[in-house]
Amino acid sequence: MRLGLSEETQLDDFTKQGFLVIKSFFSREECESLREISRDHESYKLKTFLPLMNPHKEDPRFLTLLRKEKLHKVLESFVGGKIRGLQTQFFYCHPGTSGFAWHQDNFYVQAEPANCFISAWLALEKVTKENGCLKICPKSHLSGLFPVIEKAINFPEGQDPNGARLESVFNVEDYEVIPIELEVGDLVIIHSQVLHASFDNASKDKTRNAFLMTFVKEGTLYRQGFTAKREDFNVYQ
Ligand SMILES: O=C(O)CCC(=O)C(=O)O
Repeated sequence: MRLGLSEETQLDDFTKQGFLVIKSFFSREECESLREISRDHESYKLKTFLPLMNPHKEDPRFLTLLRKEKLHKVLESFVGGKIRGLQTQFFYCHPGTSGFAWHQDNFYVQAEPANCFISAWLALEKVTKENGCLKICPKSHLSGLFPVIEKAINFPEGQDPNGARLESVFNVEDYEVIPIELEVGDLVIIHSQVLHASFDNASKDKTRNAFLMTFVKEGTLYRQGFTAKREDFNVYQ
């Protein structure tokens, strides 16, 4: 596939840093529409505000953005071929929600090769350190996979328990840590082996709605997972 100049720069940045922020990738309307859909779900109605795991399986409206050609173009260029959807996750992240511990997505997914598994994290609201933005260690995707320990947290507030509890063991001083503060519609593309985490939502009154979409290159082998039950799916229709 031939890439335009700015696309080549994006790919180069992603390859070197292990992540890339693309400003205003989706419109405010597209983001608002996902937030509206999320309000039809139990987590919202019952006010647990727990993240929705793979909401596309019961509500295909969550597939709308995964089917956008502009997203395919970027991801295809990063993985070097056609893609398949793998997982989705909707985060309500109400005030008080615990952040994710440091982790590398591919520790769990075990995609082979690692650069054929990629995530796209979409800010549906303004995200800052205060309301729980992501933080990333650039270039850490070049360090291989780190072991993981289980932290003694029983019931993380409003969060996927594994996300808050399972933590990569590495020396954070060896890396730069960048908070990824974003506006509505900004998209972060995340390499499967880059170390990342999120801040707690320490704000009093700001939610941090976000939508995570993960993809594999067609033909990639990965771990389905006993609880995650990963199943790749077509995004081209
Ligand atoms: O949105 C978050 O708080 C973290 C999500 C994340 O890092 C992940 O699902 O891999």
